[in-house]
Amino acid sequence: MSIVITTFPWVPDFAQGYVKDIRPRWALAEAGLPYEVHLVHDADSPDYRAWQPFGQVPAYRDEEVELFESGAILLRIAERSPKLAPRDAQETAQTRAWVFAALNSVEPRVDNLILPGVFHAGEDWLAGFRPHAERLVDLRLRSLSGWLRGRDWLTGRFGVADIVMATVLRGVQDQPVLAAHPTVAAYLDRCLARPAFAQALSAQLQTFAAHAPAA
Ligand SMILES: N[C@@H](CCC(=O)N[C@@H](CS)C(=O)NCC(=O)O)C(=O)O
Repeated sequence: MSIVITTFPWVPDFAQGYVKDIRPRWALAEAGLPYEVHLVHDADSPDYRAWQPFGQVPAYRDEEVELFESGAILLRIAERSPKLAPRDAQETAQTRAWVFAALNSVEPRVDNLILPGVFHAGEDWLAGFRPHAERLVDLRLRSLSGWLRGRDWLTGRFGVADIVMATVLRGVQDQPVLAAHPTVAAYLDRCLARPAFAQALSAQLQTFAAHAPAA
């Protein structure tokens, strides 16, 4: 059995290109590993909940293991790819640390800034909330900028930690808070310029285009 990842058949336009199966798609494209896509038509089905307890995407399976959570999936893909695998114990430890940092220290703040504007557009409280949310992102980007100074990638070479971090930072790609941190903005540009990112993006968009509801 080859590698299988899950995604939804279709999502609304604003989410297309950002659904988190872009992470394993990108890592697998970097690794040159073929994969199949399993479309989740019923995220509440017992079978899918046994694979992804929260009914989310992506989930992942290969001939040996089945798991969920995009960060864990990327660490698994890295183990299977000489191109993505960390080269020594320190790089392994730092890769794990940066995957957690992206998901735990940075992503919640980015989501906190962006998602209210998507799901609560026009509501009165937004204008007062936004500066606070922006400040919290700014503090994280400042720290990230400090780490990236003199480095191309989060660890010694491009790896899955960069894929997770870049997909998190895409959330603020067009925001002034990112422009205020040119080192981080340049890092994001460097990540997104990789051909494997373009492949992953195009693959995700093709899936949604193929299952678009009839107008
Ligand atoms: N922590 C999870 C989050 C996955 C996630 O948020 N997936 C979204 C799509 S991008 C989803 O399935 N949303 C539907 C839901 O949460 O019910 C991961 O990184 O894999």
